[in-house]
Amino acid sequence: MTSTKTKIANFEFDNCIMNAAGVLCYDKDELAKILNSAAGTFVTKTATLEPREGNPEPRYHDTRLGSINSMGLPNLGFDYYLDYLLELKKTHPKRTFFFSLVGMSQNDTHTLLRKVQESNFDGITELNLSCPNVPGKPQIAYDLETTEKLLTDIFSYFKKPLGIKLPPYFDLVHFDQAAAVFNKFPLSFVNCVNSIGNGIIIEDEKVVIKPKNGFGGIGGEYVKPTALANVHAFYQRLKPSIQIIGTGGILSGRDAFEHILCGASMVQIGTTLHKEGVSAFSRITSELKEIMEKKGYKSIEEFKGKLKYL
Ligand code: RRO
Repeated sequence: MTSTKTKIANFEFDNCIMNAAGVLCYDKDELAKILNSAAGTFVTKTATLEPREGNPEPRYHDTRLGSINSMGLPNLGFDYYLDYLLELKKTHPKRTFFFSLVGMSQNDTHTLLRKVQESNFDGITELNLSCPNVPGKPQIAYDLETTEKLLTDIFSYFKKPLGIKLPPYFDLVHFDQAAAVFNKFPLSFVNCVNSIGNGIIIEDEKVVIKPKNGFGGIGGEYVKPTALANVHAFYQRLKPSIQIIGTGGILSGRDAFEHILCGASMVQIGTTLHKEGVSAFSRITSELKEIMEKKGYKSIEEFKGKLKYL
């Protein structure tokens, strides 16, 4: 039997495919669709301390090769998602879910993580260090000094499984520097990559989204080579206890296979899920299984990280 099951932070998942934060995870109705799909688990929309409306519309646009967004962190607030996750524990006691968070300030981030620490939440927390779309707020993980200080403070009190969502890096020296920082901490995983920040897409001489005069995060087919490079660069550099989640440009089972070959233990679907809906999970899973069967792989461990070089 060919299996796509996986483990993150010692929790087992029947399938290594799930949503990327931001897509189909804004409220209980959307999350229930993923819950009842072929996905192995879900991650909730990145939550802030207070609910946020986000940026003015139009703020998301699909193109033939992907998407651009400047949502601006619209979410229903920390309590909404925590309450839902605790509720789910009663109906799905054996399943593990991901809770995505970030504060609008470092203080807020500590408030959120202390609340998680003190709560009965026993899943996995993903700290989003890479939102590209809040005007005036740079992506935290592009500032490694701030990131190191933040993680130092966090791990003084946070003892539950924690991973970080990263922006793409584009220079081998930056991979070295970022990995040296991440290796200092008991992170469960890094998730590579968030959207490529601040692109522009033009149709009829006009930008296609309203916020920031059209600048927004790019996802989909455009980003796969960058995503694969980030997954593999961190797989090569991080200590084995820090797993990799691969996100970016997964349209097919072959794309998921490539992310795992680069070192991903779990893969997340963003733009394709937005375009296709939850049937993307079953389609990509069967395409991945078909590739594994043809190659004689029964589990993802048999090819994870085993990218060949010339
Ligand atoms: O809400 C957003 O604008 C957003 C976030 Br928080 C993120 O992490 N990545 C993205 O592409 N959009």
